[in-house]
Amino acid sequence: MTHQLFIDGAYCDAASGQVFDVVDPSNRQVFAQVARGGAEDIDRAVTAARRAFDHGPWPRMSGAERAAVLRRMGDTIAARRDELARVEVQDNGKPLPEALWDIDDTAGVFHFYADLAERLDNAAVQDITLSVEGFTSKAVKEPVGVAGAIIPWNFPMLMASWKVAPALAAGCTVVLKPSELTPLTALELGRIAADAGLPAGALNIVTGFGPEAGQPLTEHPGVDKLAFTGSVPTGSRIMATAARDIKTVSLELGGKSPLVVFADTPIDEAVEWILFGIFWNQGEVCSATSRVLVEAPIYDALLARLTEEAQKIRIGHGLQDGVLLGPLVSPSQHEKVLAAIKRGKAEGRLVTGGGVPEGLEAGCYIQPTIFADMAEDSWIWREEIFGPVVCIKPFTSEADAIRMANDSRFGLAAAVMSADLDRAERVARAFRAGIVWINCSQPTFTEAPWGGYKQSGIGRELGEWGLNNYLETKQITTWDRHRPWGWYLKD
Ligand code: TXE
Repeated sequence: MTHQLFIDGAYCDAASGQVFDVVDPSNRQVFAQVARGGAEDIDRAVTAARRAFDHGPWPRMSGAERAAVLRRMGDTIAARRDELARVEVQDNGKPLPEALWDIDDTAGVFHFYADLAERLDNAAVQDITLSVEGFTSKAVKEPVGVAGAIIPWNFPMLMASWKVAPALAAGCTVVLKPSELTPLTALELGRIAADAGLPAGALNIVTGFGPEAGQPLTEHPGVDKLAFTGSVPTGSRIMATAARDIKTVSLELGGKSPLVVFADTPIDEAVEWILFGIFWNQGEVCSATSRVLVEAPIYDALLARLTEEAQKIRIGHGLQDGVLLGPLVSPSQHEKVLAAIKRGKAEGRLVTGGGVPEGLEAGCYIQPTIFADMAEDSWIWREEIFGPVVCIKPFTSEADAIRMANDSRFGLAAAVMSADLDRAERVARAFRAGIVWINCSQPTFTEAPWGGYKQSGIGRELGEWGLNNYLETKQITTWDRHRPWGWYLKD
């Protein structure tokens, strides 16, 4: 099946007429083809988005009117959850229950931003108290303009919603560039939006590769704001390109997030959240807790139990019952993670896993993998692997745990487990990271801010922070003409 681009309210071929293959990672077989968008398609999409913003109804509608469209989009996504989740399984590899979770969250994100769009009708204007008499002033929030959104492959439809829903809620128009590895569910958003009554040009979707479609989007002078989730090198390139035109950017990049377990934590509880923190979604999660620090008295017992449970994880096709670990997203990600494991074997002790499970060689599968005894300056301890690979280390004091946790160029997420909530809170405050979990790891809520410190990014998505990404603030100040002024004209 061949899927087209979505530009100015209609599906169309790429200007070049070219397509590219979409591969099912469970068997490495091509199962769909998608239009290979390039600079010309990006230009058409940005032109449509620009026209829709400058002259179209979308930014001029009330928040309540925009909310009605967003709500209908959320309703359609919810109604099509099973079908969309199955596409996600084939495209990305993730187990069906996780794909269903993604689609439910996607619908929830559209509903949440529908509510915020409605509230914007009253919240968009804020009176300002001035210290000088004779003037009144107010701050008005307005949509930033045309937003270019570039997203990764680990949560294909959900990542689209994190950018598209708040941008549309704010009154922006959007050009979305999905990942070339998982373009299918994001492309469906075009049909869903058109059916919900979104005006033509308000959402455009151009599939294609980073250098061919992503780069022209970041360079296009018609784009006012760029929102990106992906790797640090690509984020850095996007930021440098955006600097040329002083475009606003928000970036959500990688991580090597620590999970600190104090000895007063029940071992089963810790094991449950460590497993979830690193093996959920095949470890292809920007906030995955891939570095685990365990207080020395329980280190050996915890590692033994963790190893036993990791070995029990059912690996297989995402549609099989009981599977908790599907294939990685693509042959290239599979190779990348296997290469990282090879490097890890030279730097630390491979406790379990590290290979391709027997009988599953046709797909991009990797066993749940645990490394121990690596040095603090080792590559495997410091770099993002983005696969089912966790590194574990003991610590002897709270100060030491905090020091090791923060000793990273990343600062996306961190977690702490302890029965002593005062201590947990103290450690949570000491982490240099944008997302901190206490006594759990990974649960993500549409209402709460999401984003990183340090090289993990700039800005926050989700919640009201996500909406603010797509709003400009304008000051409107009025002089009371009955008051004296006369700086130049004295009489
Ligand atoms: O990422 P890229 P890739 C990490 C993870 C993974 C590695 C590489 O470690 O192994 O990055 O993955 C588009 N201008 N993360 O290669 O390149 C690209 O088409 C504009 C962490 O998939 O960052 C895709 O749509 N756009 C991460 C998007 O950028 C460009 C999630 C992401 O691709 C571009 C994914 C360019 N020059 C990977 N080059 C997370 N933080 O969640 C590429 N793209």
